[in-house]
Amino acid sequence: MTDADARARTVLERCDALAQLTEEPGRLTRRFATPALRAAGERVEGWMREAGLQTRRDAVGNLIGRRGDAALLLGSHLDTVRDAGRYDGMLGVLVAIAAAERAPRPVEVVAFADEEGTRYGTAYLGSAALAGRFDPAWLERRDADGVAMADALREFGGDPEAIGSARRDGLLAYVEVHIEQGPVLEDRDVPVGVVEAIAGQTRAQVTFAGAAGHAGTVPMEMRRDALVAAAEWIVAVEARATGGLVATVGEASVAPGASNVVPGRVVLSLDVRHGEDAVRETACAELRERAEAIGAARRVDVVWEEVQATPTVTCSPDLTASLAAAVTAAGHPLVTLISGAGHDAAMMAEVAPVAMLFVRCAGGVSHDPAESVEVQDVAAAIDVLDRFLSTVLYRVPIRDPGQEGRSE
Ligand code: HGY
Ligand code: MN
Ligand code: MN
Repeated sequence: MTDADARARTVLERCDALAQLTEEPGRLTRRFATPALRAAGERVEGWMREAGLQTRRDAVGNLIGRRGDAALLLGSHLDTVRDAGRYDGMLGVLVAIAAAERAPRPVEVVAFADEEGTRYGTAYLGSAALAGRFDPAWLERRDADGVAMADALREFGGDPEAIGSARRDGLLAYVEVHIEQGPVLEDRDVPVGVVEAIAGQTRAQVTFAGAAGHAGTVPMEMRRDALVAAAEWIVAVEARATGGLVATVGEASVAPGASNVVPGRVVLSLDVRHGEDAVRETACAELRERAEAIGAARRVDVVWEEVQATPTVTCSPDLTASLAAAVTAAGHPLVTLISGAGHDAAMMAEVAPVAMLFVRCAGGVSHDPAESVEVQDVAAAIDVLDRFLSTVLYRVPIRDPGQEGRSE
């Protein structure tokens, strides 16, 4: 067993341990600013300290570990979707800690407090704070239980009034390891791949407001059924998703929600993605028009709220070339790809050059408990990251010579 194999085994054991820290017994759900996220952060903080990192939390709840005056940041996220897999986010954080422990010069590791947006609908809360892109209006958003983000963050130990202090300038690079969440690496039979760009995404909330009524007495021609209008639009969303564009309605709430009541109000989520921003924006405009046309025909009011739009991001050619060289030096064929999934690197690109290394995952399955990786592929990622750091870090000027990192 190689050194990287042993470290990969530890990373997977730790993913298993974190998978037990959930809000929902029997499945993995760990949302922003919840006790489950705090428990996961405490475990990760212990592993950071074992790796020789000094730890702290910033105002939005991100966990940060650093050794010396680091200008290169590694990381990923600790929050999850509902009924999640155990590697989306967590693998990147734990591989980063494994690499930071051996890095020839100081690096910093961040475990972001929210990337998925599961609790408040807005993705990248953690990295948006570091990138100076946190919108204070998000603090007023309420979760399904009516808890405002600001209150949840305060309860979590964060400081909603000080989120501006989390901004990080002067970073020379942000590098993220993440499972691919797609089938390309498995199809090409390679353990790792280098990301060239991350597709942009638009998230919206679409409300259909009609009239509730008695299911037995309101004649069909007199109904303003919000759910039928929403259903017609959902089919139109699917029909519009062509030419590489993907569009998803993942959440639906129906009110009042009784079998013998005509639905009066439906709230849907919308997630639209494409590698070209203009294509995504045009599709969103057309889908909004279509919702309003369906609403008008059915005498149902439609309210469209764009929750968040993030542009397509190109990874740093310089960093990506160094990552590609490390993949080749490690003896693997080089596969480059575009990420359809969003990542914190997309937000961090606002303040630093970014690069991403993908790890093969079985069947490309993600956002599902069946998510899985092979230990040898994780070992390959650790080996590549070690090689990458040993070249790139020597290009990073040490601002404090006394902080020279440990030698190998
Ligand atoms: O939704 C995404 O693309 C990512 O998994 N947050
Ligand atoms: Mn995810
Ligand atoms: Mn992720």
